[in-house]
Amino acid sequence: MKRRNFLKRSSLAGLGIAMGSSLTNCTEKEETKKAPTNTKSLSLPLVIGTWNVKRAITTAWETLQNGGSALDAIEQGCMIEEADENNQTVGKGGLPDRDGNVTLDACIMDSNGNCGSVVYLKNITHAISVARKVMEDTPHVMLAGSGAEKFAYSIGFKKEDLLTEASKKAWEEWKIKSEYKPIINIENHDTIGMLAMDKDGNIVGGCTTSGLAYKMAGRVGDSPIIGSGLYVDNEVGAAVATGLGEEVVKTVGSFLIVELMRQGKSPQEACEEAVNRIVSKPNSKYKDFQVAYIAVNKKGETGYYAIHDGFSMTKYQDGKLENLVSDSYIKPPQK
Ligand code: SD4
Repeated sequence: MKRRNFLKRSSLAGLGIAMGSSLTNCTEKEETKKAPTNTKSLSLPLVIGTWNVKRAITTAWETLQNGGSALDAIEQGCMIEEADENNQTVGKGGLPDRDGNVTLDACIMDSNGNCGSVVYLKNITHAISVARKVMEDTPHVMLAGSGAEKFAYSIGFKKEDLLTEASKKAWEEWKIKSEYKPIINIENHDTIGMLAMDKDGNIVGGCTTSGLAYKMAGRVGDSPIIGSGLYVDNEVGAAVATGLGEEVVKTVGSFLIVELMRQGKSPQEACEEAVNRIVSKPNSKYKDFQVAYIAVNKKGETGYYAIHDGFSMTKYQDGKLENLVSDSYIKPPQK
């Protein structure tokens, strides 16, 4: 289903802020299964990711199976989406800001509580790999803009033009009206957030995005902000977000979920509570935007929840790859 058709169908289409653009593969969508709201504890390792990202999750899973670390699994998995030019919300081919610049945000966090992040990174496809290098090779957590880019070149990353013909065309079409209301993304592909647990139960997470399409120059979302877009506490669990970053940042969503799990909530309950925090704020415009979370706890239980219908989580556990349709605060219209 093409985005245009999707929009025609969607009662949300006219409403509000958009979450980038992506194409939905109908066949894949038809294959998705409605999952129970909570998943039971199963064996390790496991990998989960936001949206329908089977290829990325499979790559991460295989990395673990082949003896790679959870950190390698996360990096390799995220790199699949970053390199996919058809995915217009991550890495190469991402939709640009309103000035035509593709700027990437990414972060990674390991099971020792180390983390690395890049914000407003231009000209380099694999933002997740640069984030990993910030974590491993610098005394810092976060590098921004030209500093991040300069660091990446200094360690061998190559300069690339990230604006593909398709994204350039979409931007040029957008410029005609320049209306800053891209679309609530309730399709099956977007910013990738990924959590992996190795066979010993050690957790690593990553998140990578080109952020909101046609954002203001300089805008940074939640995805590279440790605690908002991603948080890992190896004693407790981990969470990662997708959706309108501003709302995630305002509630420090991923950290909140981990802390709720620490207090005894299941990953599912914690994701629901974090969404509730957003929708229950005074004058919340939650009908106009999407936010979704996925989470895992130390027992290998997973949870996922969104404001709007249409979100899904991809999971590889127990040798089984599944795309699981998420429950949502706003229920889908009854057919
Ligand atoms: C952002 N959270 O930059 C990202 C975008 C996203 O689904 O996740 N879109 O706000």
